[in-house]
Amino acid sequence: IANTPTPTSSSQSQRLADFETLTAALEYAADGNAGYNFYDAKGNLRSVLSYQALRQNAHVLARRLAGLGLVHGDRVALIADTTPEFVELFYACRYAGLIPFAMPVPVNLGSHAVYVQQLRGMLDSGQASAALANVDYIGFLKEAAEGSQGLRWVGTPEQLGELPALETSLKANHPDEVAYLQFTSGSTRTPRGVIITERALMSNLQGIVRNGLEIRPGDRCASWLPFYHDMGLVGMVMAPMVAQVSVDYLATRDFAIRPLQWLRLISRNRATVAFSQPFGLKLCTLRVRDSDLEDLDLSSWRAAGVGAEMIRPDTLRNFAEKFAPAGFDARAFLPCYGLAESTLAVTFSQVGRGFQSLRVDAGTLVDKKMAVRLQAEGRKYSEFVNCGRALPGHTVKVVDDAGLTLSDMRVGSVLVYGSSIMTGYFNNPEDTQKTLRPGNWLDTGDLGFLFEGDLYVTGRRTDVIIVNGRNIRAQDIEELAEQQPEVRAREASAFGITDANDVTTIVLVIECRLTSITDRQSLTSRLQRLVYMAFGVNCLVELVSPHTLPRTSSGKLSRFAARQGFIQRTNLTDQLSAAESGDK
Ligand code: 1ZZ
Repeated sequence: IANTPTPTSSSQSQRLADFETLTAALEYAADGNAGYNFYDAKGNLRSVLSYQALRQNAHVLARRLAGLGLVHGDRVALIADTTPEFVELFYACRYAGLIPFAMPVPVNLGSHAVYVQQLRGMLDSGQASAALANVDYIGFLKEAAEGSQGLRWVGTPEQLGELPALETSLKANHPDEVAYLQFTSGSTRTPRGVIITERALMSNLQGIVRNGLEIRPGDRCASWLPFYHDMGLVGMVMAPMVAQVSVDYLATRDFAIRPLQWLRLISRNRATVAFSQPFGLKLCTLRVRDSDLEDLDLSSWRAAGVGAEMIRPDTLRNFAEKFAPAGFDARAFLPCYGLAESTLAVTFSQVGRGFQSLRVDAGTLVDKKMAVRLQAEGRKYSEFVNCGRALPGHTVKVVDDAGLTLSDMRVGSVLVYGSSIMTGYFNNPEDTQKTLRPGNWLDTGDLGFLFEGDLYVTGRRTDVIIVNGRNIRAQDIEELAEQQPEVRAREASAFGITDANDVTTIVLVIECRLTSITDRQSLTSRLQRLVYMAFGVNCLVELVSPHTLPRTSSGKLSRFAARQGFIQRTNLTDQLSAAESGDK
């Protein structure tokens, strides 16, 4: 166990991401004394990786990777646990001119086969030439790698460490090179690797540290965000480094078990910047005991970033209320919006202002796709959080189905243009073409409106259900159901329902011909078990008679209409919170 984390104030003068490449940024940071610190579930400091040590180790590892016979631009898959080894390998790939991509750790150890399949999908889609995982996960990785064509080497960091380091000189990267691939979260089938160049990456990082966070001397980050998600990797691994800021890490699973540990890290090390998805804040509000507040001092926390899923104003209000006695200042809330296809961040609200929200008439929103500010009390309303404006070099617009730009307060598809947009999806021209519209406008798949230059996200056009911060594709759940002998193709429809307490439940409606109660029960419970195993979430299964599910003219199921039908059948209409109308 180490005993001193890297200091908050680095010994060098601060440069805010004005580097051409990631490794150039690390070369600079390594001359100071800031770095990454890893804590265990009990809050003990397990290891310290100063940027100086990181540079050193990454150089050596890069020469070992070069010894594997990989060529410039080859992909290297890394299972991204919250460890120093992962970070060293990630940067080592860049020094060696290789393209790393992070793969998730298993969320639910019960679903061995599903996890292996997920890894295999990424290895194939990213056409990895090498893959690494630590001893805990190497078994899964080896299994996933079986039969893979292009993989030349699979092993642990220790095994790589035993290989000779070649005496090659490490060449500087070019800004137009691909820096990494980011797999978009959630889906088990057809994972898509977003291609991000060094130029796009550095542009986004600069926007984040200069404009989004207004990073200054004395800043320090604390994070539990997974390293395989863009917010964890770009936001909490790369962004601090390019600004020579120290970070304290807690593994995601340790946060999930005891969210208090994250707050303790903030309190103990006087962190100023810490991000979370709304669900993480909810977890803190729910699980931290009032008696634990006494020992917490959250007054140093000046940027409490929140994003990555719909932000409900009440989530923020409840968190602020709960943690005010521990010195939490609600002005620290910093809502922001982004996606992997734009490296990470697109919009940021203003530092130090807290969150703003708008209450709009719920009826007009749905019927007329228009946000009309609530005039009188008593009417049903939806409240949306202001996610702020686009970073410099970026433009956000909202368009209708015909692609025409809509005026303020009109709800439509959110499109983004700018310097941090992806090059495309790796080896997937069809999806790239669908997502990057003419003129290089990125179609985010999100719905929202603009008001006075600020973005308000109201929902998603694509059918992704977000449960506890995880994106789950409706299609994947339906496919699982259709693999059952009793269920035919296009006879299953999945969607999410969010209740007044902001809890999202996945509903799976099945057209079913079975008549015996035992058979029906067996199907229902099997489906629930399978969904739980595959996605780690509970789901509600409803069996309906054939031809109940609404279809479009081309015979495709409409999840939206299926959801409406379910709401009517179950009389949920009145119970659902007005705020829910933002969801699909
Ligand atoms: P992903 C130093 N979504 O989630 C740290 N924001 O990417 C800086 N929905 O591709 C961090 N309201 O997985 C800056 N506000 O999913 C972080 O998620 C800025 O549906 C936030 O299409 C970055 C989040 C990155 C992320 C993208 C999808 C979006 C959208 C949803 C993201 C949201 C939001 C509602 C928001």
